[in-house]
Formats: sequence, structure tokens, C-alpha cells
Amino acid sequence: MTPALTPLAKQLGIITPSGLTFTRTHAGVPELDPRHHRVIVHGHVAKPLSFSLADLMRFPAVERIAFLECSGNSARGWETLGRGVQFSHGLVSNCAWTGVRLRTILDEAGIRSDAGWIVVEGADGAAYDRSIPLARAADAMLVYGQNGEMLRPEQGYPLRLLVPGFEGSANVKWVQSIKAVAGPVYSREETAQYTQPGSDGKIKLFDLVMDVKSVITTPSPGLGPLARGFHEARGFAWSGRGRIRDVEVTTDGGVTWMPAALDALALPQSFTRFTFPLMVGERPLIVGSRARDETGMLQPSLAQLIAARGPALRYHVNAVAFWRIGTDGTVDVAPA
Ligand SMILES: Nc1nc2c(c(=O)[nH]1)N[C@H]1C(S)=C(S)[C@@H](COP(=O)(O)O)O[C@H]1N2
Ligand SMILES: [Mo]
Repeated sequence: MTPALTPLAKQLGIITPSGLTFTRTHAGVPELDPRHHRVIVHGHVAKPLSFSLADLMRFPAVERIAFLECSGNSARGWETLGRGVQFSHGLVSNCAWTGVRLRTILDEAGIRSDAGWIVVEGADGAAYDRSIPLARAADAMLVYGQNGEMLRPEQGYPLRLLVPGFEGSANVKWVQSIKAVAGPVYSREETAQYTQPGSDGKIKLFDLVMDVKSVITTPSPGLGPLARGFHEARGFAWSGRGRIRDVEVTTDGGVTWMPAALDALALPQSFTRFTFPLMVGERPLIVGSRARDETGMLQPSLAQLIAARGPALRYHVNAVAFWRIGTDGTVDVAPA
């Protein structure tokens, strides 16, 4: 199914409105009646349990702002489409999610110490399932709220898994089963898909965390022609590994870099907004942004990414994106 893409160029703040959130489904959107839908928690637990949505909403609730990015965002090939940042970068959203901590539910069922992973299964046509390593998912939530309202059907109503920082595909929607297991089950979506080739020709499994990335959303291709004179370049930076430490912007295609201003609201695993002043019309510009996260990881160029991960690189592409702004104010994609 063709995904719907977040119109990032029109997103003014860090929160993606629910109705503008990208949607990616492998087998359509199931219609689930929240009065009858249940989630079972079983496997390596002392006490298998079954919950309705109402049951889950009685547990202590937490809210968390987090980005959710499909590992196919900015996949190789899209950059040449030249159809704007919605197409090259729109498989990401950043929402305020409300729900119950996964830990709370696992503790309620008495998860056993020999359970290192859980298998989370959706109620869609494909019974989509993924293995989640608990040691790396301390922040995971079972989510029923998005931006202050109930989840939308496309986003997994009545219940989805959220593991902040993990690739979109690990965030199972329409959750109906959580099974505690000793190790991963190697389901279709973590073997035939969502694996990464390394430069040694070997395939990496469970490459789950999304790396540091940023993009200038305005100006961006398709928004021109821009008026001559001052413009504020604006964009978002995010990292699955924590907070954004800094963002730099270039106007000469990456020869020189200057610090961008970061908004004060720099949350972990969340969009962080940045701005940079631009003068349009005096000379041709090639603008781009590169972010660094709190672990010190710097967003790479496409060439660096290919050198590190091999020419088969397709997913988990976090390379710097460049836009060319002509002296006439037109904005297009510049080769990375
Ligand atoms: N049950 C189920 N969960 C799923 C999927 C799916 O097809 N079925 N798609 C996954 C993929 S590939 C992504 S990128 C995210 C997208 O979440 P969104 O549609 O809410 O943006 O959901 C993930 N969870
Ligand atoms: Mo995805």
C-alpha cells in the first residue's frame, strides 16, 4: 500500500498534527471495536492476562513526545524524484503519545527473568509481528492517545507499541498479543525485510535505532520562487539515540558550516527545531543541515554513508540533504 507522507514543509512546530501523520501499513487498516478488542500478555509470565482498552486506561498513564521514522524514509532513489521534502523525508512524524508503560503491563503479568524479548503482534490482515529486545526498550509504551486525542485508526487504534528511537516498523500497530520469550522469533518483518547490509556484505539483523538526522524544511524544493532578500531557513533534527546537541547549516554545498539556532525545547528522541538566516538573490546557494546528537554522532554525507555501509545501502539513510536556491529564488534538489 502506498504510504501517506507527512507534509513537512508545512509543519510549523515540532508536533505533527494527527491528521497529517504519515501512514505506512503492510495489510491495510483493520476496523477494531474498542469494546471487544483485547490484548493478551502471555509466554514467559507467571500469570497470563488479557486486557481491554478500558482496563489498560486504568493503569498509571504517561505522555511522551517522540518521533517515529520509517527506516525507508529518504531511501535511495527518492532523492532524485525532486518532488519536495514531503517525498524525500516525509516518512517521519513527531507526536505527543499517551499510554501505559510496557513495563507496568509486563510486571502485572509477572514477567519471568528468562524473558529477554517480547513478540508483539498486530490484529491487521498480516498479523504483523516483531521481536523487541527488552534490554533496549526501557522507554517502551502501549499507546492509546496521540496529540491529546485517541489514536487514529491508521496509527493503530485502539493500541500501538511505541519504542522511542526505534525504526518505525518496530512500533507495532493494532496490538493484540504480547508474548514474553527468551529470544527473537525471526519473523518475516525482521528477516526478509528491515535488515541492513554492511560493507562486509553481511546482513545485520535488528538494526533498530534510527541515527541522527536533520533536514531543512523551508525553503525546500517546490516552495519557490522565493522573494529576493531575507528568509529564515527552518528545519527539524532528531536522533534515536537521545537529544540533539547542535545543528550546522551550509550555504555553499558543504564547504563551510555555520551553527544554526536551536529551539529551547530539545527533548530526547524528538524533533528539535532549528533556524538559520538566509539572503536569497545575491548569489546561488546550496543549503543543507547536519546535526550532532548527545552521543557525539554526526550526520554523515551520502558518500560517507555508502563508504561505511556499502553500495547496497537503501534503508536507514540519514545523509545530509542539499537544496539549491537560484538567484531567481527557485528551489530544487541538489545532488548529495
Ligand atoms: N500491525 C502493524 N504495525 C505496523 C505496520 C503494519 O503494517 N502493521 N507498519 C509498520 C511500519 S513499516 C511503520 S513505518 C510504522 C508506521 O506508523 P504510522 O503509520 O503510524 O506512521 O508502523 C509500523 N507498525
Ligand atoms: Mo516502515
